[in-house]
Amino acid sequence: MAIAIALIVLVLVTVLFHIFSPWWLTPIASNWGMIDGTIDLTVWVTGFVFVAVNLFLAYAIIRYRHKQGAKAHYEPENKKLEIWLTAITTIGIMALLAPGLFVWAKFVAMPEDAMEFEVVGQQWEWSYRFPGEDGVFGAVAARFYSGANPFGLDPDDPAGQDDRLVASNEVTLPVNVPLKVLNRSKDVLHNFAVPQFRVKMDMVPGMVTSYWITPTRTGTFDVLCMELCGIGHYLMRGRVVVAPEADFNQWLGEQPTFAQTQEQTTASAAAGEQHYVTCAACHGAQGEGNPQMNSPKIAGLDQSYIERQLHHFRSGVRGASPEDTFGQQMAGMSNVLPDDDAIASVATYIASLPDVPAIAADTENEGNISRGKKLYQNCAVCHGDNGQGIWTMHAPRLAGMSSWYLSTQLEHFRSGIRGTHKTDQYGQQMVAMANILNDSKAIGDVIAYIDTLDQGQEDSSDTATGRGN
Ligand code: HEC
Ligand code: HEC
Ligand SMILES: [Cu+2]
Repeated sequence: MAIAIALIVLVLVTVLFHIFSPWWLTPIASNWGMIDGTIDLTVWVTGFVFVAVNLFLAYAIIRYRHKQGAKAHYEPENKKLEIWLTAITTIGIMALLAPGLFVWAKFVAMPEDAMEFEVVGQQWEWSYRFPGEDGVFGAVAARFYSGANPFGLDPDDPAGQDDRLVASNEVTLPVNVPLKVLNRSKDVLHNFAVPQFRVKMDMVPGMVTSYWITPTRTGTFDVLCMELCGIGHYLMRGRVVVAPEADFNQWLGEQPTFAQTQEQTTASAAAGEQHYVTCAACHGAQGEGNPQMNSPKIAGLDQSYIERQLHHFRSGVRGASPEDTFGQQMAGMSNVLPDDDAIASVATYIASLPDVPAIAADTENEGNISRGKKLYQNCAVCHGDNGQGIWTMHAPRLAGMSSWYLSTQLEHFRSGIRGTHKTDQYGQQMVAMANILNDSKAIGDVIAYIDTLDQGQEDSSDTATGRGN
């Protein structure tokens, strides 16, 4: 009897929860209302079966409960009942599956006039490509990937020269224009999904998957990765801005073409050496760093990392927090570099400096190396097993760098002094990672382990092609 009552309560609570649930589908923003239709249908069919089966069970328990002297009637076969049950189940399953097939057929049948755009997934960021004036995408291949060519476009393919490249997690799309979405992954399975669009498809390395969609309402929507893709999966976020077509066209015109991204700058190490004179006062003549000036070793860093930090210091993405005394100093100094060329030049020069050992601070680090080693396993995915840095992850070298400085940076990431600016995509990843180190002892331990890493390893294949951004 108790079980029968529990079943009835279960059915009641479930139905009430469904009706009064605060969690509903986000308001739709695409043409795929049909997907909501199939979801509704699934809820109705499975919901009906759930209620019917559980109530029948409760009824049977009550109606046929044990009575003194009553003997159960044994009836192992009942053809008529079996035919009925099989027929009803078949109809139920068909009702569940068949509409999905119709929707799927529409979903992969591209309209003639659809505008193409490509989503590129990699651990753990998104980027986007549009075919440019000629409407044709240039060829891509894994062998062309490099920091300077992150989309892997074939430099000799004329169709690719005018492709518009969006090296950012945020993309703008036109409202009420059918779009053919081409999905590409550089490493593992990912899945580009905007909940309001209702549709998604896996991105599979080595192939291009596609579907189409018409955004039906303007606004800014979150992009999520819906395929578990490693330690940073939950950080793989982006934004889609759906805008009127004119705004979209203007935005697209501002994105660089592949040819523009490949233009040689006038940046040179020789010009950088001139600029570096100012920097040497704090970072040392060889970029070896100076703990007295709180200035870290910068020799041995990847050029693209140096460039990004200098841009960030100059634009207030890094070093703007009032609590970031040292960052503020550096932000002030970054202004001596007049333009992008100067930044590129000084970064080229610093990257060309010999890898002198960092100047150690007076304070001893007494961290627990073996605990640090365990903690570092999380870091190795991005910073490399030997702390050599991995350019595709945009994660800088840690081994052989100023450990007193690295330790402050971890504190800063953890307290949000660094890496919380909304455009600081990579800093944000590091904020999440620094929170793994949830006591200040943990920071000491992981730094103690990093101190033991072999600095001679930085030329491993991961960094050899090295110019990430
Ligand atoms: C007044 C001293 C001072 C001068 C001059 C200076 N810096 Fe810095 N720099 C710092 C300090 C302090 C930091 C560390 C900031 C922090 O703790 O967040 C820093 C950090 C950096 C970083 C970040 C390193 C990393 O691992 O993220 C780079 C790159 C850098 N400086 C380059 C330069 C360049 C290039 C110049 C010359 C244009 C320069 N600095 C001049 C004090 C200085
Ligand atoms: C998801 C990839 C990822 C993981 C995992 C990760 N990092 Fe980072 N880390 C980065 C990136 C990217 C940056 C550069 C941020 C920027 O551009 O400002 C960075 C920067 C840093 C810096 C600052 C270096 C400098 O020169 O200023 C330190 C220190 C650091 N990481 C330590 C760690 C430690 C310790 C762990 C493990 C607990 C870890 N990271 C895990 C991606 C990662
Ligand atoms: Cu992913």
